[in-house]
Amino acid sequence: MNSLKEVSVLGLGAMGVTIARLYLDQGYKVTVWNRTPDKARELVARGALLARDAAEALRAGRVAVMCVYDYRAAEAILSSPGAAAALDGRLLVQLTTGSPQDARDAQAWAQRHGATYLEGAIQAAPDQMGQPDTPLLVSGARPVFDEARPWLEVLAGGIVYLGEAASAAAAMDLATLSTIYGTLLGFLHGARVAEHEGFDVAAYGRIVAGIMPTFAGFLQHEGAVIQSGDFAISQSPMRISVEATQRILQSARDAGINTEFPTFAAGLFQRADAAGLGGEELAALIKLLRR
Ligand code: FVH
Repeated sequence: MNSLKEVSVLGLGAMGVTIARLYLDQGYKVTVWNRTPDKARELVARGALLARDAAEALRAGRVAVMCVYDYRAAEAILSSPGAAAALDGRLLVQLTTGSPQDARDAQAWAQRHGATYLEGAIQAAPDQMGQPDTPLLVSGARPVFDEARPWLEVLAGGIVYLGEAASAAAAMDLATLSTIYGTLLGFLHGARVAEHEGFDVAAYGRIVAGIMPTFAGFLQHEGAVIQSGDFAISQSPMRISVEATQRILQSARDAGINTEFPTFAAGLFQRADAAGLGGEELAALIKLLRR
């Protein structure tokens, strides 16, 4: 078995087990390690090798993929006996979610120990992994990315390389998670409206799913507007949203349902209107956030 089809996987939680399975499916020689060894049982039955400790897992191959709960866990593992020394000359792909500062510190630490380092941010749930469109943000030195690409492509077809700074993948992950959580909060308020009106909430979810492609196109447009700095009205004048968010808030009050989300949203749009942004493109709201 040449080293091109070998991998070590450290961390066998919901995501880590999925990662190890994907490599086994592709015929890789897979060495696994997990704080709780029991979780390796099924993988060992499929031919994975269980390392006695993290150092042994790291020594087992050229490329190690780590995916554990957080950077504190990653640090606990990498500071275990022999682990740092085992990293020397190896490529560490860190898929644990962390902050941009965590990523900067981890890249510096890995380099101090002779390892090359790649930071990845998985933007999919375990059962969405291994698909041609599975999104994976990656950052780190370009030659390291080029070398790691075959291992990354086993996990995700939708790889976005964000440049040399290890922090880039973590930062972009935070930015996209902000969009996801903002959308989710709005979705949940909408579900309260649906419940109040006696709608089937699953049907509401399907309607929301139906508008997502159009919404995605709109977000792309608004991103380009912000990048261009030209907020002349092109798609959606701010004023419409000032009215709409006020209507959502008033309707929630009338219905006696929770008003926290619409209060937050309507408040932002009213401040934008008061700041004279009503006659500009919707994305001009970012001018408020820049203050
Ligand atoms: N699951 C998901 O949908 C998301 C999708 C996007 C990316 N995330 C990130 O992936 C990392 C791992 O997430 P996970 O879902 O696999 O997490 P768990 O199932 O909770 O498994 C956690 C693993 O971490 C190990 N662990 C925790 N603390 C320590 C520690 N102090 N020392 C060593 N290992 C530790 C834990 O070991 P054990 O409890 O089995 O012994 C699991 O292997 C995460 O960053 C997500 O943000 C997943």
